[in-house]
Amino acid sequence: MTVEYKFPEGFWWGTATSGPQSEGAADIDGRKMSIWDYWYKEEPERFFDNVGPQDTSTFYANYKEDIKLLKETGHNSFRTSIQWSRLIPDGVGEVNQKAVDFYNNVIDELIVNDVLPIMNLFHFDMPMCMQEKGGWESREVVDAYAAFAKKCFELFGDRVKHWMTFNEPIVPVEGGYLYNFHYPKVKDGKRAAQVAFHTMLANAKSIKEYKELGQDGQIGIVLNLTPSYPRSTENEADVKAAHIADLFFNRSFLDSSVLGEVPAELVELLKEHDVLPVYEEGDVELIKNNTVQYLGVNYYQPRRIKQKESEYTEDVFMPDMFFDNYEMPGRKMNPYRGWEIYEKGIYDICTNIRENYNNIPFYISENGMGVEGEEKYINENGVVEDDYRIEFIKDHLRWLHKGIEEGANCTGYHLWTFIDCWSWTNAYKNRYGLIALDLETQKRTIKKSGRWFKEVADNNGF
Ligand code: BGP
Repeated sequence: MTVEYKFPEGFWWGTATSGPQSEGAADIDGRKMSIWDYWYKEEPERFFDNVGPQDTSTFYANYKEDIKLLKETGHNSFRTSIQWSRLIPDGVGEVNQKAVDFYNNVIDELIVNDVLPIMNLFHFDMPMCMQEKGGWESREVVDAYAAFAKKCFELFGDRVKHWMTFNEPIVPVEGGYLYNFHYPKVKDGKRAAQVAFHTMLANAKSIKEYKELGQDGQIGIVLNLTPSYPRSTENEADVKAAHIADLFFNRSFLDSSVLGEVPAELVELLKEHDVLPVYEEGDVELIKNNTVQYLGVNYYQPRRIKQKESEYTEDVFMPDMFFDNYEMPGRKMNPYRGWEIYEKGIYDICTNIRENYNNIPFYISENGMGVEGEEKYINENGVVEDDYRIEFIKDHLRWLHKGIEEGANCTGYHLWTFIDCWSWTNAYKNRYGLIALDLETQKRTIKKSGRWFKEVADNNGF
């Protein structure tokens, strides 16, 4: 392979997954229910093909073999998450030794194979017993999370040097408290603001715990950034609407976790509409003093915005009071997921972080393409020929490379995902992996993109 796009030395090549989406074994060895297990029990029809989270991809049983496949597909780094509901099944108190053994084994096996472990502490998976206490609306849960985080640092921090407090913290706010795609399916802007604020607090508290332990690693957060583009840059109302969408969906967590404060404009806006979250003395200071040391950036799609043109019919506060989504004519779509593909977005993120967030080190912690019906691309040797995925990755890497050349402090690229995994309500509808999973037999087969990815990693570019 001739290398036209060379990446910085030591660049992380790898993939991301999460505990609940890959481990399976949901109800054995002491694990208790998360909101996903509970919701599936209540409403299985909300999940594609009625497939629930109980047996997801069997990494719990197969981790050793799977980690060999990480090597075969060129990984030098890998992110997964520790399930709170596995490690501390009652949310607080007793630690489940079987879970400790499992995560120890996974971490050790990664290290033996020269794959850097990046461990995340929360990937949408609120333990059900904690949800019953109010989930992120409750301060008791914030403290329980901080204690869980501390326990993880104590148990695994001798070997894990890269931690993430949360994956995409805005998503449970959107899904669970605004738009009905996560449990508890509430639609209430005020409660959503409280949930967001408490998540910021939980992030800061766990960072504080980490710093107090004095371990020699780094702690960060994974944010899904969706650059907001106005329909027209010449129309002031469009520009303003896109700015407000950016405040809600990007800057809420980006500013609070990197700069230590929620944008004043956002606070004003919430105040004006009487939906400011309840906070206590010391909270603002705590967030100010416990910012992240690095960032994971998940990038899938941009957000296109126009001024509010449709009538606002909700009887509660919603961000959508201030803007409408805009379907740009001619946009490139991933039809299976319904997300726009806009490669340059990744470069715009590089520029934004460089110019407005002190050029904090970050890596692309997720990017990827979910495709339905990949069986139709299987060749005579049983391999999925996913050239579209290779093109998708290349197109994004070119823009990322340009961002790095211009000074962005980007340290790696992780694809979503390693082995095809279960997705929240979409179950196994769309496949994202470098490795195909046969749901019947659980057989893993490296796709064409997996072989290609190894070459890219070996050459540190393409
Ligand atoms: C991100 C999540 C992942 C993963 C991915 C793909 O938002 O962090 O957990 O699921 O998106 O999206 P989906 O599974 O909804 O297709």
